[in-house]
Amino acid sequence: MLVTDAETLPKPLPILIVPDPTLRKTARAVTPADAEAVRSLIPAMFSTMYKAPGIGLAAPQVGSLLRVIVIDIAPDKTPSPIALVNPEVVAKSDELATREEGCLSLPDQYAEVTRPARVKVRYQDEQGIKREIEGDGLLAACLQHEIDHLNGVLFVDYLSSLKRNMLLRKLAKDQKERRGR
Ligand code: K1U
Ligand code: ZN
Repeated sequence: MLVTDAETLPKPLPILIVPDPTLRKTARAVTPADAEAVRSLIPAMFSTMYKAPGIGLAAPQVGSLLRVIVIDIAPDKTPSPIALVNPEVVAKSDELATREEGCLSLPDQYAEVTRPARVKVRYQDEQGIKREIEGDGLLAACLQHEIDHLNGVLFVDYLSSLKRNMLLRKLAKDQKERRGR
C-alpha cells in the first residue's frame, strides 16, 4: 500500500488533546505478539497525520500505548513516510538547536524549544528489520518530539513554568470556545 495515497488510506483517527491523561502515560515496547495490531495502526497513523496535517505523530496521540511513531517532514514535496517501531535515541550532539514547535495534541499553540541539534535513532521498521536514522534540523526536532510522546513528555515541558502555563491556559480557552461554536 502507498501510505501517501489518500484513496488507499484508512479513516483518520481522532487525535487526543491535552489534558487527556493518555498523553502523559509511557507507551510500552512492541513485541512480536503486537504484529497484527501494528500492521493496522501504522496506516491509520499516516492517514491521521496527513489529514491533520502534521509532520509526525506518536501512537499515544491516537490512544494507543505502543511504541510506534510516524514521520514525514516533507509531505507536500516528495513524500518520505517513515514508520518507526520501538525507536530509541542512541546518540545526540552536544550542540543544541532552537526551533519553533507545534503539536497536534495542543492545536494552534507554538513555542521555541531547544534540543540536541543532531540525533541518531535506532528502531525497527514495519517488517521488524532493525534500522538507524540520523538527522539534524527539522528531522532531529521531529524525531525527539515524537519519541518524547512515547514517554508522556510534551514540548511544553521544556518551557519555563510561566510560558507553559500561559500556553496551556490559551489552549483551554481556545478549546472551550471551539466546543461552544
Ligand atoms: O507530534 C505532533 O504533534 C506532530 C507535530 C510534530 C512536530 C512539529 C514541529 C516540530 C517538531 C515536531 C506537528 O506536525 S505540528 C504541525 C506542523 O508542524 C506542520 C503541519 C503542516 C505542515 C508543516 C508543519
Ligand atoms: Zn506532538
